Amino acid sequence: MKDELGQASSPVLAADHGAVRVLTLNRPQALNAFTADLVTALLGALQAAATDTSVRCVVLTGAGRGFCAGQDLASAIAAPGEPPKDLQAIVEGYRPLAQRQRSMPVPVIAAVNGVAAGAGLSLALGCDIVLAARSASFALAFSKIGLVPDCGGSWLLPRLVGRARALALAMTGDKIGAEEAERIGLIWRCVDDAALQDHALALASRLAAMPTAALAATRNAIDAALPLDFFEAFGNEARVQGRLGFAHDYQEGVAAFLEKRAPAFKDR
Ligand code: T3D
Repeated sequence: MKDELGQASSPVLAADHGAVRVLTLNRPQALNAFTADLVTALLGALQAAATDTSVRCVVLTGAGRGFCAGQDLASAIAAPGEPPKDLQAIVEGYRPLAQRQRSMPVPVIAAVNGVAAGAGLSLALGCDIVLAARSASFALAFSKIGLVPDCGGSWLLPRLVGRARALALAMTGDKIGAEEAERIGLIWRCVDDAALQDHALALASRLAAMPTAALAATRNAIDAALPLDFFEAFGNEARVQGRLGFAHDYQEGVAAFLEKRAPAFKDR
């Protein structure tokens, strides 16, 4: 099987829809659980999207009935009689992926089509906007196998839902449904299952027509502001705004507004 970019069947499929690149995790038999190959392929696919200037938004989704079940536990556990694997090394292996994801020059949308668990949940929550199918579910899962939330989960969770909910979700490891995830602010929105991919593409196409460089700078400014006090954040905003003020898209945005026409943004 080949995807629309002509790649042979691989752990990650890529397909372009105009300026939107859809990346599909492709190990449906294991709910798209992460193997080293899948992590490497996803990192490569994100890197390719980051350097391809025709791509102005990325959608991450999963093949089959899962989004991503986290670390592939079959490849994490040592064979009987062998010493345990170094989990620190496994988890650190995710760092380049998380760094690439959170510094993408374009917005990244998660279209969570099914269960997102463990590191798969961290991957989804690390996206800029998280949409989910109404039947999708979210599980921290780590505590059930004697681990702590990783791949950025311990940082993301309390910032999204607050300490009380973060601790309850992390300690119980229980699954919650997409409607509950939306209600508590873990994700942006859930939609009917059949509408998820169309909804994600429509949102991605909308973002792709917007000032891409400013959208990426918006993510960076909001992330940077989290540990800052108000006036430190104020200073950071002024620095970024100072740079964007000399860019094409700002000139174009203002001109289009004044001329009552649609803007044509191109910065990235
Ligand atoms: O290496 C390290 O451990 C350190 C790194 C840690 C990062 C992490 O991500 S730790 C967390 C790892 N993930 C989990 O603990 C989740 C394990 N999976 C589950 O709890 C459940 O599968 C789900 C809640 C995600 C979904 O449940 P359900 O009932 O919808 O599906 P299922 O029947 O359990 O799974 C379907 C198949 O996928 C099944 O295979 P089979 O029996 O049909 O051949 C199952 O074994 C497989 N699968 C699901 N999750 C994983 C997996 N295979 C390997 N690794 C998985 N994580």
